[in-house]
Amino acid sequence: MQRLRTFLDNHCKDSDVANIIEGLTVTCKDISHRLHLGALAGVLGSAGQENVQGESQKLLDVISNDLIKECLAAMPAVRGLASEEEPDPVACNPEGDYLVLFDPLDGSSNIDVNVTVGTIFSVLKAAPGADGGDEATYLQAGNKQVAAGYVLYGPSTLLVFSTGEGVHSFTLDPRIGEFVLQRDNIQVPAETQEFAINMSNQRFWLPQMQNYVADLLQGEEGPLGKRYNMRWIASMVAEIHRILTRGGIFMYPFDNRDPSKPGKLRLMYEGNPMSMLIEQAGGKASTAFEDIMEVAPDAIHQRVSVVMGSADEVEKACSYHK
Ligand code: P6P
Repeated sequence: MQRLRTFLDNHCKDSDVANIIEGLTVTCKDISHRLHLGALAGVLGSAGQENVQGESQKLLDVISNDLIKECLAAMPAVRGLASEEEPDPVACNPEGDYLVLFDPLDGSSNIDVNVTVGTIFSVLKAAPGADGGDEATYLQAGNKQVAAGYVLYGPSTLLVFSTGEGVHSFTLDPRIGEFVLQRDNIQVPAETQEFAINMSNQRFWLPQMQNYVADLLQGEEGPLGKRYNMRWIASMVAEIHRILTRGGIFMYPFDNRDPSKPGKLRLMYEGNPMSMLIEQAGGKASTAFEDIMEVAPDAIHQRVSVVMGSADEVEKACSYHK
């Protein structure tokens, strides 16, 4: 069993990036422990406040965010951090070379019903002299990420990450308290018969997306010529892990309810890190009109339309939007 540190020493050229990933996992072990205690630890339920997104915060959203902030602020390599739960970026160490962006607990609306959630992270290089507390420092396209990953708090606690040379997964072994290598160089099957979308938003989608999903639902008799199955966990990190494991297509598309928001998911700490993982594993990640990692960000909490997963199926979905 190859432990995480051994793998990082052998595969991650930059020791600062390796230390950031390993440091994050120490905190995520703590979050995993608190999640798995659940009500016994008195950490379920609402925090009684909203985040910058206007979403009601769960107690564990706040606890996880504070734990990760504390962990990153103590790392000499971290110039600054940005979180879904923080209105503005937080400057850390002026001598640090890296920026870490994260969603501390993606899918947290599922916590109270005991469904899988996860921590998502993205690592960018800080420009020389750039202020770790200045939003502009973080506004880099997803193709500039030097690392991305997530920790999945499910029946097992898993770490999945990429530093640009493939995607690798590790399982937390509670007997030794270490993440051990499960799979390296994960590949997403190019074809799939499984799609994930929140069908209740169908009336708000663009006609192109309505047409594609209607064809999926026609199965063998329809133009796509095969039967599709649907999944929706309402936890992006769990959906993407399923897709990395067995293929599929995940969509949270443009929604006309609020034209200022091209989708529900956030570009910088959901769309971009998951796109890096999917594309490093041979899949595709698009807004339906352009590669997600080509999008030039203009705000740290901006949203993005997401169509990602098995390359052939994503190509098909995008072909409806030509
Ligand atoms: P809906 C979780 O809140 C999240 O940001 C993603 O993890 C998930 O895919 C999506 O929102 C679920 O959205 O509309 O099903 O509540």
